[in-house]
Amino acid sequence: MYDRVREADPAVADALGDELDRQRGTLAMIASENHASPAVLEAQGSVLTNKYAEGYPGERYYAGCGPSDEVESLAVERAKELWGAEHVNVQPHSGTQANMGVYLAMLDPGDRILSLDLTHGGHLSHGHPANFAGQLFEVEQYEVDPETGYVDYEGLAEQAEAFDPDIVVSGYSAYPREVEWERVQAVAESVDAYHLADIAHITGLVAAGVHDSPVGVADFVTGSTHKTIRAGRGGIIMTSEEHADAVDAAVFPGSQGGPLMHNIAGKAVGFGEALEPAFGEYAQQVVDNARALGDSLAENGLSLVSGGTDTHLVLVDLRDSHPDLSGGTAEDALEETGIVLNGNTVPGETRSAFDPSGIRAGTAGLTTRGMEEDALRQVGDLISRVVDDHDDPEVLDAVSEEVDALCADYPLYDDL
Ligand code: DSN
Repeated sequence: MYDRVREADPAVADALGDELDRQRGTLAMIASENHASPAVLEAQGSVLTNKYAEGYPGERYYAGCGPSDEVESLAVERAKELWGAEHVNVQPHSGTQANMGVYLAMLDPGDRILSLDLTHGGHLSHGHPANFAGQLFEVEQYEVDPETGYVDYEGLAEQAEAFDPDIVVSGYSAYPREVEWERVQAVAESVDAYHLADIAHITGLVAAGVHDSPVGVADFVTGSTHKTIRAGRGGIIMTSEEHADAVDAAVFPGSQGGPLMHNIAGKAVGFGEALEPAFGEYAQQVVDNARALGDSLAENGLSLVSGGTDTHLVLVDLRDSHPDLSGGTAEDALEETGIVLNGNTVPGETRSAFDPSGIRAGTAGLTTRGMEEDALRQVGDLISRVVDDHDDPEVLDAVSEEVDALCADYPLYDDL
């Protein structure tokens, strides 16, 4: 693999080889990651990386865009079929760019965003002060109920009435429960605001019908295309015909230049794969696996935010069971054993974003490797052992051996 890169640039080839080995030999449990198919990888690494195609299919600013038109149209048509949207823009370079496209289409600087707090499961691009969204707009944030860990929809309604937002953002990055889109929509309508549902994490679950869909409910649905949907890397915006022109203009020329046509090719290929019946089984297995993982962690004495999961991820609050252990320290110890996840803030965070009180774990990648509930229960036991004895080298070695065996039993990218 990477023979041509090796000939041209051994240092980069070494790093690429290391990354392939790392993915094969560790358990990818960062909830936003997955393993794209070799076909998606090949499309992303294709000659379309060379092409400039500003504009949209049939209306480009440069010559030579025939194949680009074909690829982008395929991506759009497949996305429409997957999610049932009237209008789709597949050009955003990322989920954050997709959110930027919607904000720029519908808001003026200084307008008001009401979104979930980052430490409660929200996302930077929903209005964090360190992000453009927090700098250009006036932002107020809602929270999850401290008792249940579920979105406090009643509190959201009261907050919306008092704040009078221009847009209400739903859809989250570290929220294990099904989002009740209609309830957020009712709140948005009650204050005459738009509703943006960011399904970045759950695009695949929504496409497969394993999670309720906000398409046709919210005014705008954004997402990224490489998480649970497992397509090429990037973002996507879905909306109605009514807002199509505004959204398209906000993406190009509003906030981006040339679309990354190689990534759009990867999106088209991945969306095609997701239209196959096997993808529905995959998405259901992702959720079944997350539930098995959560059960195992809970049986081992760990506290799950909201008590469980309906999605691809679990969020562990370490403060009850391991008050002296931070999520960052747990992340480091787990990585030593080959279990790769991230320390994560939890609702009511008492540490910091750099060294938070929780860990977040997703099952999309392990499910792509073919793992089912028994394997995920085993992984839950392994995580618990590391968390309990994170500074005991013998425990870390023993867990590491079991991780190696799991990686061997569920091989990845054999044909690369
Ligand atoms: N960084 C992604 C996540 O981990 O949730 C979202 O952008």
